[in-house]
Amino acid sequence: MDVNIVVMGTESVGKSALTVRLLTRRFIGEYGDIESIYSHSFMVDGREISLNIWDSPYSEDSSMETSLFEKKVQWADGYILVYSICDRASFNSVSRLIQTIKSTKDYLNADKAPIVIVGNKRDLHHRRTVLSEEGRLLALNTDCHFYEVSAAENYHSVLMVFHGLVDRMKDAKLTTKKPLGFKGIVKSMSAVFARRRTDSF
Ligand SMILES: Nc1nc2c(ncn2[C@@H]2O[C@H](COP(=O)(O)OP(=O)(O)OP(=O)(O)O)[C@@H](O)[C@H]2O)c(=O)[nH]1
Ligand SMILES: [Mg+2]
Repeated sequence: MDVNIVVMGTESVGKSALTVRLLTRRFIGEYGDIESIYSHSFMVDGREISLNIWDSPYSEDSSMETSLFEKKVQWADGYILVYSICDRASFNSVSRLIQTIKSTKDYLNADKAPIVIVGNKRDLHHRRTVLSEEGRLLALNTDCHFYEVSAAENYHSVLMVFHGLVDRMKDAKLTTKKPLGFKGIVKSMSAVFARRRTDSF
């Protein structure tokens, strides 16, 4: 199985730290502005899973309104949405990301959308501004998985994030909407016209 994963979230939440932790098992502290798609594989239930992981620095160019953002969303089969438990604004942006991904990808079964929410920097609990319960509740309300981790302190929990996503993707792969055939297009056009007619009354 070959899958594309994109790591998203606002500035300095630890997207690169999580990615590099998975790839090298190490935390190196500073990551700079690297934009890269990394390859990584591991075995799950005797099958090799090859991951392509797209990590990019947050910038206005990767904010939700741009075509680069749309390209990333389309490219990916699975999403790791990262916030920092010390940064409320980063947490708020995760729920907007979820809505945008779900509406862009148009999943048949949105409750199986291959999205994992990650609250990072768990080691900085003295500076926490987002409670674990808030993360858990967001995941519950949006049908995503949730993990709280520390890329700085723990390799295993980071590994669980990626494994958890791959597990979820196995289900979701079967439920992405197929492109509309001719009949489908006619059907949706008539739905649009029907709506227009009722709107005008
Ligand atoms: N204490 C602590 N610091 C972390 C953790 N993860 C990342 N950091 C630090 O947070 C800063 C930002 O980490 P990055 O991985 O570069 O964040 P990013 O999301 O890739 O940021 P951009 O690429 O600029 O969007 C760095 O100084 C990291 O050392 C963590 O789990 N705990
Ligand atoms: Mg980065």
